[in-house]
Amino acid sequence: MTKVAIIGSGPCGLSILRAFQQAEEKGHIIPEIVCYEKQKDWGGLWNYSWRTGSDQYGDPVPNSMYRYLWSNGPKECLEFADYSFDEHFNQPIPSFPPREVLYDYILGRAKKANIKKYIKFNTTVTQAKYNGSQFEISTLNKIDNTLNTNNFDYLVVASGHFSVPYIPEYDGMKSFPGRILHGHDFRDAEEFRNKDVVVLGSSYSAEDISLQCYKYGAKSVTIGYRNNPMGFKWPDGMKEVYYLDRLEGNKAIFKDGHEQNADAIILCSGYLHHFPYLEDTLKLKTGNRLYPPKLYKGVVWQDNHKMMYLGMQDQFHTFNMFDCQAWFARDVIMDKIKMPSDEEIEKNISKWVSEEEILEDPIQMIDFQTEYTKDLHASSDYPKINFELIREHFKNWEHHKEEDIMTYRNNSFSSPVTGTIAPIHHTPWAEAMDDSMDTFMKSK
Ligand code: NA7
Repeated sequence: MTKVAIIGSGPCGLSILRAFQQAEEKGHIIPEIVCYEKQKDWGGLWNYSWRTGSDQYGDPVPNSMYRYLWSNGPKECLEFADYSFDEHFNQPIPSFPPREVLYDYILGRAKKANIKKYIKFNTTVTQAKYNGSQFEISTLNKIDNTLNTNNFDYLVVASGHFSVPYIPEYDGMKSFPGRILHGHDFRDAEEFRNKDVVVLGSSYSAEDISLQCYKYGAKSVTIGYRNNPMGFKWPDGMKEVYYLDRLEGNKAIFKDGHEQNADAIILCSGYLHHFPYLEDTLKLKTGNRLYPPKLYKGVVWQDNHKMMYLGMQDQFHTFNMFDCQAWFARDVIMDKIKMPSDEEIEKNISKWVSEEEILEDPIQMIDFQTEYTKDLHASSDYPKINFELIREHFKNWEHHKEEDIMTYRNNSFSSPVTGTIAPIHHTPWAEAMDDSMDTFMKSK
């Protein structure tokens, strides 16, 4: 029987486990599947941990999420086509839930599909090699320290790319008297109450961690961008300045001449696609972009069609795009989708990569990733979902952010699966200090 190894049980790993389970439910014979997960539980990044640095076994902590993290995009844009929010919660809920609520939703589908049985927890993949016909996967059980090597016909890498921080260095860091941390280790904005905070970066982490610090009472928040500013209308007490030059004592000096006293520097400088367990010929080498090269349909490794990557793109679309990828990967593995010739594959990848390279703004990027997701969706039996509505939602969401970065999360969107219109949350995001599921679910 065909054997498939899946690495990681975050949203992408769970998507492909669900894809196989759905095929089985429909009467197909599915391959033998093993999913390796180095954490003790499933959900990947959504599985919050207070830990930073190393875990109790000495391994790097993969978690990057923090307390009070609320979805930064409408939940309707990430809804599963086969498991709606209405089905999970039995009542309509607002469009921007906190982490715990989305985590509950992700796990709801996984529990319903009964896929936990495929996952080997506390098991780190230490090496993956291709021997010409099979993948040799070596693992370490972190609890009892046992080493194992097993052979598989297919390998699905779903180990994520927002877990290993990219940490730049600036002059003066060694002697800076305050705290320097990467967003990966940020856990609680309360720590920065009454502090002068400098945040470096201009993407989602910089935006959200800055807003968190402001919301929970930082004295000032100064964001240093490197290339393009985010350009939102920041509230009083927040500002965006050009590129950090150096630190002198506790002073941050920027290349535009701006100077700012700082108690803490938070590096929101992104993450590395880091696969230390993969041999070089199997390793995806890319920055965070919408169409990493060498992946046919954004999924199948160009140099070895028995290897798939899930969720390696920079993302507007998330869970339902991962699902479309997972359903596609499943059908390649189950031989329902035939791979085209090497020339066709090369042509297809080049087309998407070159189209991505000329995108100029978020609206064009949304269109690009929507077209990609729709293209994948058309190739499998992933259930019906309205990607045109999702496209429109993303564009409105961008406009809401431009209008007011403090209020964009108070808007309501409609479901691309059920049509349900989300109620407005009882407390505007800027005033909602309690992010627990209990408080969120109360109607008042
Ligand atoms: P991203 O989206 O990969 O962004 C990384 C940011 O880091 C980006 O703005 C970069 O600026 C910036 N960067 C990189 N190096 C530096 C240096 N040396 N100095 C200043 N700024 C730097 O990562 P995020 O953590 O923001 O988001 C990850 C995911 O989390 C995201 O998809 C959301 O779903 C949540 P650049 O544009 O290159 O100048």
